[in-house]
Amino acid sequence: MIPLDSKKRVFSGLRPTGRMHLGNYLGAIRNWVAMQETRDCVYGVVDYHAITTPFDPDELRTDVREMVIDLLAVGVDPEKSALIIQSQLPEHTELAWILGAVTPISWLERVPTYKEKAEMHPDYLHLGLLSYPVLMAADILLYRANEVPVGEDQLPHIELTREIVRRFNHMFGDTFEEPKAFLHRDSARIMSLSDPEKKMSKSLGPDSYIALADEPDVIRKKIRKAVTDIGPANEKMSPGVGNLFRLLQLVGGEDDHASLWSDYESGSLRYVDLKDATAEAIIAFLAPIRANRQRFAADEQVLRNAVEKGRELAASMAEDTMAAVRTRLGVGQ
Ligand code: AQP
Repeated sequence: MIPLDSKKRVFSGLRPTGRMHLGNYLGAIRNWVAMQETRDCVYGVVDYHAITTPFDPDELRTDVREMVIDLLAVGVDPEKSALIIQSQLPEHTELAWILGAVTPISWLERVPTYKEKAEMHPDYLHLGLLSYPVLMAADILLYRANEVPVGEDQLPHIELTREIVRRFNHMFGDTFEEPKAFLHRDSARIMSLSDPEKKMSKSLGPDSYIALADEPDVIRKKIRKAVTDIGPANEKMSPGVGNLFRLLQLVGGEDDHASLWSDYESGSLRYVDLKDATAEAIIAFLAPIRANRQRFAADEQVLRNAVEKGRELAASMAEDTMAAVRTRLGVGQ
């Protein structure tokens, strides 16, 4: 194994494909913030992942910057963690190429997100979309991370990373440890507001999500428009109503949650009341983050320093790993 110090290592990444939304935050990013107190963490704005689905270069540039602002605003602290932009560290793609040479294509074809994205963008099928999980494995293994805080939609990718590790170690000798996914105790999948059968997602468009950057009026409008019932009424709570209840609880509206839930049980719930309570609870929850965003957005130097510091720290870890991997493979000597 590549030797490690005693502290646990953490890596996780976020695709700059739009603004960070409540699903990202409640599903994964709040864990990023908590974990930096006790672990060595590397957190990445993974821009090479963003080019696997249709994108516009100018928008990508803006999205990378906005993601850095979002991450700083929610509390990722460059003094505690390495905050990186993936494309600034070429070792990510170097290791991905190597891991690609040990990963059977059949493993990649069964990954659920490949099938979903392929359905969503049938004219944009390419090798990068198929091998996306290999790049994700490289992101994690480059920093020898033991723990990966992700939302539960990402579990198949972590399982694949573990399979890749086993195969690599079998072929070239013990090199990597198998990382584990780290899930928040209530990291339920947050569903889309406009299509509650699907997860809240940047690529479903802004009406599907609440961005951390959304203004209060925008939040009120989006929640008012959220789909509640689909199809004929039946006994079971609809996914849209369940999603609003979950959001209300997760953003600190427990009291409203309890009284609206009892309305639901007695059959007297008015969806408009549930929506109004949820919107106001989200607005209050996001207020400090919005204030932080404004502060960071106005300070270019702070943004630059944060990612430069992260790049320097991550580069030395990445170079150690690559030196060991190249030796194992007999290349780059
Ligand atoms: N709806 C969600 N509920 C809970 N967790 C979620 N995550 C994403 N959506 C939800 C978690 O957020 C982290 C960062 O995700 P990402 O942006 O890298 O990619 P993603 O999972 O593909 O998120 P999106 O919004 O759906 O992006 P696009 O539209 O670009 O594909 C991950 O840990 C994820 O689990």
